[in-house]
Amino acid sequence: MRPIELRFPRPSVMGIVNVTPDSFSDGGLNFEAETAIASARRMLEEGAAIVDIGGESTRPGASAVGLEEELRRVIPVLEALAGAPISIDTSKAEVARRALEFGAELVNDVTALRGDPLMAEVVASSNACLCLMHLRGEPRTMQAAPHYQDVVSEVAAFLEERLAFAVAHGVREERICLDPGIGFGKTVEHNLALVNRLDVLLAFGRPVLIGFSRKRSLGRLLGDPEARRGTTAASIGAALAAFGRGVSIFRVHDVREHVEALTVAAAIERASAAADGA
Ligand code: HH2
Repeated sequence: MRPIELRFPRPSVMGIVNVTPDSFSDGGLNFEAETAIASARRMLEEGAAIVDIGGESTRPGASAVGLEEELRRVIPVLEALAGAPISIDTSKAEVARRALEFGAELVNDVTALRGDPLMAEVVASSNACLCLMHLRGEPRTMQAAPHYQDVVSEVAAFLEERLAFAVAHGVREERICLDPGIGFGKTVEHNLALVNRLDVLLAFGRPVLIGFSRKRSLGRLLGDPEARRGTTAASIGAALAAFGRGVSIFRVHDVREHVEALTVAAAIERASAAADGA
């Protein structure tokens, strides 16, 4: 496996396939293996660099899923997609291990190696990439009055510590990307501050992945204080702002729309760089 920035040049799109009955944005849509497999294939055709398969919802208030049930959900999908570029969204080492056997290229662990003591070793003994995400609290309770003195420096300090932990446990630094964890124990204002100051995370020298797609903060920014999700257009707006601040990998539900928008934004950025260099 090449260093993560060569495998996922900026911008790269990661499609989301939640094989769950209760995900916040596509809840139930891809719960059947056949639909999940078809969705993943469609996303790859639409230009996704990788598809993130998950069997446990991490939405606020979601309840935990046991190992057997998570395996039952994701294994048929991973099996059918073996050979395709797949990421596994799990915090369980055994789920990651099985996914890696089917050729998964990336382990997306929203607990940043804190959820399962065996996860670091499973990732380190593979060639896979690893995404370390910031999460305050746990999914069931994380949105109950999240509070930070300074969200940007606290998230950065957390990710710096988890990066050091992963490297100390044998995961090659060149395979790791960082994620501020939009909506994971954060208010709308926290999420905006994190996108605005992505330079603080980029200072660690690792690519940044972001998942703002359809999150409730977007709906709230559009004026509905009770919104449970955001629109596609709002998701693209957030992705473009994040791209302009250096994000490499975009975890999204609407692959085609994001690929199109980011392709144009990247072309404009290249034209701008060429004009500056001329
Ligand atoms: N967001 C969700 C799940 N996994 N992984 C990373 N690295 N970053 C994220 O922002 C992120 C993530 C939640 O979104 P979704 O998968 O659409 O919903 P659910 O967790 O309810 O399945």
